[in-house]
Amino acid sequence: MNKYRIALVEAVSDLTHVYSRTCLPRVGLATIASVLTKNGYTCDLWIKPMSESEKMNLVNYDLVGIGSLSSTIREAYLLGDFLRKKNIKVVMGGPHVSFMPEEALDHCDYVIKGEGDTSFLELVKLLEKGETPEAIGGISYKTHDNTFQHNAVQGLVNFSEVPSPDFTLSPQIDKNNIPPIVITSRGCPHDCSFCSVTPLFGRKYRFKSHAQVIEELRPVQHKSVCFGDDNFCANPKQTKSLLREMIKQKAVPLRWSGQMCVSAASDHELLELMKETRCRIVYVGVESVDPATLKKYGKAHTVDAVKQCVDNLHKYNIGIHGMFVVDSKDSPDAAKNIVDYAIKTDIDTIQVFSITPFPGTRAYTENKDRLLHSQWTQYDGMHVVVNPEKCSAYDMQMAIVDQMNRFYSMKRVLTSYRKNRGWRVKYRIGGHILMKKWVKENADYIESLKAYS
Ligand code: B12
Ligand code: SF4
Repeated sequence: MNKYRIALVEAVSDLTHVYSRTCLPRVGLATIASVLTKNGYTCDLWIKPMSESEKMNLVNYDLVGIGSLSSTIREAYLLGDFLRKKNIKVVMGGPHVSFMPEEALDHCDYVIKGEGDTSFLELVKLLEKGETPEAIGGISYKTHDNTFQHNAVQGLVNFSEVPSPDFTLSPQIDKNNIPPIVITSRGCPHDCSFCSVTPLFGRKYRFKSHAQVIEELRPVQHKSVCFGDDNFCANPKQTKSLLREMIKQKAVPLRWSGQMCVSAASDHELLELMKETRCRIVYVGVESVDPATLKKYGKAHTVDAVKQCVDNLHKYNIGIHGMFVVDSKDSPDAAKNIVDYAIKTDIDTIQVFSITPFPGTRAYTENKDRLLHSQWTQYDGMHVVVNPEKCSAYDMQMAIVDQMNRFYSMKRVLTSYRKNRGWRVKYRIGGHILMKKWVKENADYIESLKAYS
């Protein structure tokens, strides 16, 4: 019997958001593609926008798997509808459909909830034999009588046995120019209320071996590498050991960035190793400068620790991108307080998001009754999608836009040069342009918020 031919497609949206200029993919589909090819399947991967003819060609596969976020789910559903009309079996997975399987099953045949690394392979094997997937953990589908069958997720995968993502399986990627994203761990020991990571991957912090990480670094070592871990330094001992190994094996990239939490920046030995391995900037979930909001979000740090974090990072010539979230309980002053704080402490770049209740998170349960709509395209952090308690949605949106514009004003761009962090002038110009573009593109959305009192 010939084995199934499989296509894996990441749904892509062309809307402007903080990371529009970053062309980094998520690694989930490339990892599943790697598992499938190691098991003898032909698998092609699509991680960038597809041309119409490429889309038409998908009908030549036996099975198409589609990955998405909440903000790209519309594109995923449109593709699923198109393929199902052509009698192609469609499987969906990722952080949105894992928690909205019934919504997704209107547009696909199967949803794989949580980690798909091994369950997708299990499903493919059963479908090939013409069997139904009752016994597969983490799968949802409609039975013959059109009722939903939801199988519970059965534990976490053994991350150290998961193969490395293989981006070379994508015809859209030049084999000598693969995306410089490397993920060394999975899960996060924290449990912030607005984050999908722990509902999806659990709180157990799991690692790849140093050898596997170094093997993944080799082909992208000459580039600016992004460590796409949710929390690259959640276990500082492990991170330090990895960074030492990178130095020992001469696997230090041109420069790197990654996400870390505030508390890790108090470890000077870690910061020294980060500097030595050419860390340029870290993305830090500061979230708020109001102790009550920090507590509500479940953050482990205090406001005082943030100042120390910024100073320590700068002492080692490492930049900081501060990630902030204004809550539905906050007044519009919260956005101003955040930007005042960011300016005072000299944070290099920032994003001020509005609380975005992603399905599966505590924030979703808490704000369910205050959602303005469920147009998922707008669930990207930039759009106000929750009715705030102390002001109108429009006022909140405008407060955030005004404060982002203040932070990225041309005057501040022109005075942003710092010795050893000269790059930040360019980053802030990027922020300035992005805000102008975003406001223009979203004029109708902003106007529509006036309808909610
Ligand atoms: C690195 C990263 C980025 C990078 C690059 C990747 C990218 N383009 O998204 C950048 C900085 C660009 C980014 C931007 C954004 N991100 Co981001 N990002 C991540 C992060 C930290 C890692 C992504 C990753 O590779 N994960 C590891 C792989 C293995 O996971 P995975 O791809 O989801 O795949 C696994 C499963 O989901 C499942 N699966 C996934 N797809 C499929 C498909 C099929 C068919 C099957 C069977 C299974 C399956 O199986 C995979 C293997 O186990 C995740 C958090 C996380 N841990 O996932 C957030 C995350 C994906 N981002 C998130 C968000 C919201 C965004 C932004 C909208 C805004 C923001 N918060 O900054 C933008 C928009 C990006 C866009 N439109 O492309 C949310 C998504 C929540 C949601 N419900 O939509 C996440 C989950 C973080 C969070 N706060 O909860 N992001
Ligand atoms: S520390 Fe970061 S990755 Fe971990 S739960 Fe909080 S927001 Fe998510």
